[in-house]
Amino acid sequence: MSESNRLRIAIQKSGRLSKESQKLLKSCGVKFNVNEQRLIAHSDNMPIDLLRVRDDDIPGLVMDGVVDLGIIGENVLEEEQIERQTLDKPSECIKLRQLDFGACRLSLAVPTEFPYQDAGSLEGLRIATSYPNLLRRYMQEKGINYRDCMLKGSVEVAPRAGLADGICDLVSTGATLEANGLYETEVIYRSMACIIQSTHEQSDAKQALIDKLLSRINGVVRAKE
Ligand code: PRT
Ligand code: ZN
Repeated sequence: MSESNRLRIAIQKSGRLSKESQKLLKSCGVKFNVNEQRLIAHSDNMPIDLLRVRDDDIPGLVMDGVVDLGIIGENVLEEEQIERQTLDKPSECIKLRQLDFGACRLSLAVPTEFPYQDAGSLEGLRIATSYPNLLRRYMQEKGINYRDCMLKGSVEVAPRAGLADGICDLVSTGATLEANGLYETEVIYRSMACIIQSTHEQSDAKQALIDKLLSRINGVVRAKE
């Protein structure tokens, strides 16, 4: 990989975090134009390149030092960190700060007719999720055995399709659960977007730019509080 003097920041290409991530950087004075067809957007006024990728790829790109910073949901970061811990792989990144967008929660939900009392009601049952590591950690803490049903999408239709008894999925308004005849029973993780930095060695110039950007982000986020 070629070492660049420019700071590389990974943001979500398109999705729930992409507009807010761009807006945040623009309000910090980073000027750039995004071409929807292109992976990279170069800033005109600062030595910064934006890498526009799938959100799931961002923690790995930061931890492996391919990019210097990333903007990502804490849910995706935490899932990747547990995964790396399990595999005994280092997760070389630090969370610089939580941001003020991307709020959601990872919750357990079951069909409306399910006689749910507590998480123990799921003992031995199958749970569909895209977050197997966060789910496993929660269920282990509670001492509950369950069976996995790993789905990258359409998690909310799994019970009706007969694939699982319950789900563990992201919720914000709760409308998706309701539309699929499910109700939320436990919040297992609360998440916001956050900005993360690779702990791989940086040049002094890059670190100074990161410090400047972070201080501007602090200003922008505080001004809205
Ligand atoms: O293509 P790419 O892989 O980059 O995107 P993605 O489809 O994996 O992610 P995306 O854009 O859906 O979400 C990116 C991040 O936004 C998530 O990792 C969370 O940190 C955050 N976020 C905030 C949410 C939601 N709110 C959210 N409501 N991510 C997903 N949802 C989904 C949820 O999975 C469910 O399908 O929205 C539905 C529930 O919403 P409500 O309002 O009906 O409860
Ligand atoms: Zn994704």
